[in-house]
This record gives sequence, structure tokens and C-alpha cells, in this order.
Amino acid sequence: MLFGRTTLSKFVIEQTRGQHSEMGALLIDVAAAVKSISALVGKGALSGVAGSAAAINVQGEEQKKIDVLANEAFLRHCEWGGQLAGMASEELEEPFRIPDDYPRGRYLLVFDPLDGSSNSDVNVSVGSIFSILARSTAGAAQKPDFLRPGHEQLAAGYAIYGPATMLVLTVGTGTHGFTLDRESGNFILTHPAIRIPAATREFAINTSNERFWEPPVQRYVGECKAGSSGIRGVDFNMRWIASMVAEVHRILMRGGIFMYPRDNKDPAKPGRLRLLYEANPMAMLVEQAGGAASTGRGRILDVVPDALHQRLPVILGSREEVERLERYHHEYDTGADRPFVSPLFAERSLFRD
Ligand code: FDP
Repeated sequence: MLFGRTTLSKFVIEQTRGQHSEMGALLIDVAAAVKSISALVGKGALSGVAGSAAAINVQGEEQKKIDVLANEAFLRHCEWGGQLAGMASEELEEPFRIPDDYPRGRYLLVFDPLDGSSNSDVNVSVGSIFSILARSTAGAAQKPDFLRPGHEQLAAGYAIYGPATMLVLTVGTGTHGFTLDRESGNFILTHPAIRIPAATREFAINTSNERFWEPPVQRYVGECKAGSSGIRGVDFNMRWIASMVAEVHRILMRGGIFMYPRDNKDPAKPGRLRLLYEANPMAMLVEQAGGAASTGRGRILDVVPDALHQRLPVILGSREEVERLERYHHEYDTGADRPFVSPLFAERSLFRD
């Protein structure tokens, strides 16, 4: 039994044989980067890299030393293999150019090397997220090459550095979870063909932003909070870890809905999460597990990016709840959620806009 288990390498080689065998080799390099980051994160305060790197990244967010090291791990493990035309990272303003002394291939790797890193100093689960696209020609990738909608992704995944390190992956044939066996150093297939239940009674959102949300989200969360005494007629539970990888992992394991919706806190940002290396890979994993992923007004995987670090609203998880939120957005946009108010009294209406 011990030796009959499916390792990540075996799974990837079998799944990518033929047209995408080079992508299989790239995924094995990604797994090597993840193991390095897992070892670093697992050392906790003993790593000596806690705290700020005294730099601000392209997002205008404080960069931590561990963000910088995780970014280096991805670049160094993946730049040399000859499969890549280029890489893009949350931590880099511009795409990373594959050094000229390495061969180039046709794949594009996009990643968030350490998502939820504000949690790393308090020993709460963090993760890495990645996405693989292909371009039709080889040579050095330019920024427009990365601006492809998420339904063109060939593979996507995340690693979660929790009590156990797991790598959760899709190559378009379902979503599969591998657990790192720290003794052998292998990722072992422990969660094949993950399915998200269509119904849930658990929601995740940062409610400190409630006053900034749009009305359809306020309506939805209000109904969840009203529980059995409200129109939903059942009690809901709430979770917020502030680490997207950990929230999505919980949803893949037992269902739920995760929301980082549009808000008007900062009009320059139509959402907090980034399309290319957070929303798209998570949306592909969730859809491949039978869930849904939406901006509230459309499928995330159909959004055509116009910038490398573009942000957007994200609502994902159990299908029935995501669809309900899409309906609430639609009803709000079309006015169907508002009772008829005579024009005579419109000015005194309680309903704004
Ligand atoms: P972080 O900035 O710590 O990397 O990617 C953004 C993210 O974490 C998500 O992982 C997490 O869901 C979210 O931000 C948390 O945002 P709040 O601090 O607003 O709760």
C-alpha cells in the first residue's frame, strides 16, 4: 500500500502525456517551488524572515521578507526548464523575462507566491496560487500574452501551508488534492476528484466592509445572518480566515460560499482580489469541482483581462448560493428587487438611486 500510492509526479505525467507533456515537467517544477516554500513557512519564527521587507509591491501593499523569498522560489525553480515563455507574479510589476541562457517554451506561468501573507507572522495558514496558459508561439512573452480569459487556462492550482501542506491541482480533468508526505518528500494523491456540495449553510466574507458593499450583497448577507427567523428559514454559520487559499480549501472540502465583492471603499479598486493569479485559478479549481465562480454579474473565467494586476469582485463556492447572489445582482441592476413606488412619492422613497 505504502508504495502503491499515486504521487503527484505520476499523476501529472499520466494526465499530460502527449500534447502537454512539457506542461507536466513544468508542474513538477512548480511542486518543487512549493516544497521549498513549505519548508520555509514551516520553520515559523525560526526561519528568521518574519516581518516587513521594507518595500511596497506593485499592489501598493507592504511586502514581507517571506513574500520576496517565496517569489524567488517560484522564479528559480521554474525559469530553467525550457517550457516557459515567461512568468508573471503578484510581486513583480512587469512580466519576468526568462534569462537568455535558458531555453524558452510556449507556456506562461502566473502566480501569487504567498497569498494571505499578512497571516504568516501569526502562524495561520497561507498558500501559493498558480495558473498556466499557453501561447501559440515560443519566444519571450510580452505583457499582452498574459491577458487571456481564465477559460483558456490549461492548469491551475494552489498549495496550502497549514498543519499539513497540500497541493490542489486541476489540468481540466477534475480537481485533485495531494498531501505532502514530509518523510518521503512526495506529494501523495489523497483527495481525488473533489466535489463541492451544491447547497451550503456557511458563508465567508469580511463583514467589517458591510457599509461599503453593494445592496445585493447586503441583502444576501443580511438574509444569512437573519437565519431561521428570516426568509431563508435556516441558520447559517460564518467563517473568515483572511487567507483566500484557506477559505477556498475549506469550501472544496465541505462546501460554502466565499465573497470578496465589489465595494466603494476605494473607487479606484473594483474589488480586492486579482484576476490573473487569484480569481482565475481558484475559479477553474472550483468549477472543476462542480462549484461556481462569479463576479456577481458574470462568470469569472469569461472576464477578458485588460491589465496584469487587474482586480475584480469574487464570489465562489457552492453553486446554489453563487447563483442566488447572481440573481440578487440581476434583480438589483434591473430594479426587480424594489417595490413599485408611485412617481408622486418617488422623492420621499426609502430606496436610493
Ligand atoms: P493578503 O492581502 O494577506 O495576501 O490576496 C489578498 C488577501 O490576503 C486574501 O488572501 C484574503 O482573502 C484577503 O486578502 C483578506 O483581506 P482582508 O484583510 O480585507 O480581510
